[in-house]
Amino acid sequence: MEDLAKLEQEFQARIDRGEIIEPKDWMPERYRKQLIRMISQHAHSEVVGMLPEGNWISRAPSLRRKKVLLAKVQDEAGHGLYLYCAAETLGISRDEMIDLLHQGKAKYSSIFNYPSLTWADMGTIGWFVDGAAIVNQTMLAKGSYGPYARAMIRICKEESFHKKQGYEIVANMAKGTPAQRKMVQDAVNRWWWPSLMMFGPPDNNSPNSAELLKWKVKKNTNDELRQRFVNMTVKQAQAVKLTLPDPDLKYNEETGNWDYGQIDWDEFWNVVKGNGPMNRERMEAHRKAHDDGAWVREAARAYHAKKSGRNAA
Ligand code: FAQ
Repeated sequence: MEDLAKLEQEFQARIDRGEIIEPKDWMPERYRKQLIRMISQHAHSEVVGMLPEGNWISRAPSLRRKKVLLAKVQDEAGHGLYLYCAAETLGISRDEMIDLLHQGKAKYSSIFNYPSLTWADMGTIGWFVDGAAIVNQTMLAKGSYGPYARAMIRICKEESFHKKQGYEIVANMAKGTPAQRKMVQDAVNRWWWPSLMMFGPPDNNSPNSAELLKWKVKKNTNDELRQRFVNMTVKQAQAVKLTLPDPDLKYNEETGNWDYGQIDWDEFWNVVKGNGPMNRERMEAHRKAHDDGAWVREAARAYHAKKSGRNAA
């Protein structure tokens, strides 16, 4: 027992000195569990996050837009892969993580449970959702667990291209015909509040934050990052003359922040619990893709077994 307390103390001292923890280093069981929870949730989000945009690949308005969207959606698959690999360094397999998702025991981001109704949603998702992801992930790139932090560096570079392609769509539509302007304003109105919810519950109701901050997995709180996102996005909306759907949005001279209105946390928890507009459909699509891919996994396993048998012989 004393040994454990000593190990924990040394671990915390390493964290406090800003050292990076690597897979074979000693770590508290709770640190390992928290990271598996968070990284696997992040990986599932990247993969489920392909669905709202994948929906529009066949309906992109030009070949250029189709190529860009295709590349973006493929990038999200890649992010999922890096993140599953990062989580595997903590002693869990990808199969187990996917089982936990299918059993409803692992989560994925609430944002992907909303429908993508028009082409303007492709612009708005890039602008808001990837924009929010960048704010969150540039912080995570400085986190204490090496494999996760390193994965974040490449992911952030790609997300920044994603955000730019989204903002470009939005900016073009915003200076387009009245119908295009109306369409993009409608998308902004629908995605704004769910994007603020992506940062997680408020600090006074965030059970994991204290531990994650102590271990420098997270370096900022949910509310701090949400505020950073609001401050950044207000100016971008003004630049393309779109309005954000919040009558309480107001610049606060004292704090230098944009104060915003009340977030509907009942809606957030309802979506997190599986009752959002698209939860069922997203999980069905994920299960079907997983089942349809069973033969690939079997073939890969058979190939691996045959190859390792040959090497052993
Ligand atoms: N959705 O105690 P906290 C992307 C859960 S990637 C669903 O505050 P924590 C790229 C939380 O898990 C987007 N559940 O939790 C892309 C916990 O439940 P649990 C994903 C949520 O960990 C763009 C409970 O509520 N990014 O978008 C959400 O300290 C376009 C209490 O919460 C990441 O996953 C939510 N929004 O802070 C892809 C980043 N928020 O697990 C495709 C990594 C909270 O105890 C297209 N994760 N919950 O049962 C994080 O930074 C953190 O985990 C937070 C939550 C900030 C999400």
